Amino acid sequence: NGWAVDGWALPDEVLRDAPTYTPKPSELADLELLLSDAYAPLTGFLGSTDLIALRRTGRLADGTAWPVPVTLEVPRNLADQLDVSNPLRRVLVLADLEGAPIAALDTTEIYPARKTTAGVAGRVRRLGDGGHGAFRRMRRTPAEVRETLPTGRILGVIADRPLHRPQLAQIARAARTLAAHLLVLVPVDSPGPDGLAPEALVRCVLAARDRMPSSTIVALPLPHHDGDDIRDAMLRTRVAAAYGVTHLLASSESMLSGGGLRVLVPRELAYDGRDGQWRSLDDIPPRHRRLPLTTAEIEDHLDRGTILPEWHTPPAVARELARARPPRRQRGLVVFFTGLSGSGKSTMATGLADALQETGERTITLLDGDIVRRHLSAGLGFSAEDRDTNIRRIGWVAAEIGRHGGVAVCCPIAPYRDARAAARNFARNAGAGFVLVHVSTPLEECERRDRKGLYAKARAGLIKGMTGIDDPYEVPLDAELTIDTTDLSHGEAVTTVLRYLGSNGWIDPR
Ligand code: PPS
Repeated sequence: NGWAVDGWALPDEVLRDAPTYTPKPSELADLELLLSDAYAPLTGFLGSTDLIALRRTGRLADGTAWPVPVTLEVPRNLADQLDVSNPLRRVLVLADLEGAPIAALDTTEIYPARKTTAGVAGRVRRLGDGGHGAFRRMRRTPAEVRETLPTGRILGVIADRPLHRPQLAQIARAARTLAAHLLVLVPVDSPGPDGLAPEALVRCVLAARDRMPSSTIVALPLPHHDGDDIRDAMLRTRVAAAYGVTHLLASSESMLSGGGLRVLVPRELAYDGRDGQWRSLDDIPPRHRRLPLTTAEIEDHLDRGTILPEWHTPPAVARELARARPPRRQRGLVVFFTGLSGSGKSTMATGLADALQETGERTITLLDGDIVRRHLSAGLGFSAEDRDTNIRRIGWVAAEIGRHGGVAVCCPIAPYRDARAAARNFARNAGAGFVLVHVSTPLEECERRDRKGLYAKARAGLIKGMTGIDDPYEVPLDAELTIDTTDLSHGEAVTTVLRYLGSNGWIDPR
């Protein structure tokens, strides 16, 4: 059969019998770029020979310059089901987060990765119709886009943040100087640096469209590879080149020219109060000069619900942004109490929930540790793994409540940092606020209270793995608020939290 030569006449039974795996989000982003040919000349996930060459020389084994390892890791036991020597048994079906098949991997190598995972390498081929999702029609392949671009120079912009007037002015200047057509690439694989959901970012960019020279706007994933910003910037340059960009407006210092493409570092612009134009900083006398708002200033406007000033942001963009990030008082919120058993977190959480219910500002859901364990986490115990699962479930549900504008009040022990960080991340990705309250009442006091008699049992060796006794509590380093209830009344403790939420704009000040 045609298998060995071009490798891609997949018999139905092979696909049916092949194991299926959903890669993690950054790998899925890599996969999409491989499938769309944005990573050309790469056609699949890299194997060990290329990875070694890449680490040593910054080039693949055949000498092609390539910035980042594009790899796929799967659980060992899954890799064990593949047989690279048998073309009919080496296919791995790759599925999206919903489990729908999107690609077939023709595995040509399995190499050791981490303790429980293996790296799998080989060509990928698209299965199905390319999937669904918001703004899918904007996810076009380089070939499709290049076909529609005019001849001549193409100015590329990677819009990982909404475009305000300073950026729009830089773009307009560069496009005019180069007499170039504009190609805007909007990364949509994960929330951008401003924490905006991908769809919200696309809406913000589209809202600026009538302020741009004639343009083509494309949505695409641009994955991050293990904190290597410089290499990621190089990869972005390559992807831009694949889409036909000849001149790329740098969005970070670390962007370098390469792959037949020039990177332009734009001049710093300021608003000239004399005539309302944006021009080079140095051409404006200081007293007429207004610098672009910083990210923190923009966030502050959004948090408070004040409209972004028109000199800085086109009203249509300001409206989209305000919709995507409503003022804190209306935004979803997760208040996450963590602390030892008996520290007072349940009491505080209940008191907080009651107080918020009374004001009727937003809908409130109390995810109390014990209640959660009866329903959402029924059947879980107190092993490290079960506690992790418990906290992730709570974090996920809380984030969904926040996504819909409600307040979730959670109060599990949540003894591990990683799980708490995951909960914070869920909330962030859902566009909700997250306030971690560490109820830091010391163990001696919790043990003295011993409402449930658990500490006594643990000391007597009747129960194992009690947090604080023979199971660790990792003290948070990122708590927004730390409260020791040893000498506080119930009312005082709740008031402390309410004051914090009020003075930070999450609820009406009190
Ligand atoms: S965790 O670690 O966040 O998943 O724990 P959580 O869901 O909050 O459950 C804590 C409550 O379970 C009771 N309990 C234990 N706690 C800690 N360690 C052990 N081994 C244990 N076994 C049972 C305990 O009553 C906790 O309730 P609170 O309200 O915190 O006192």
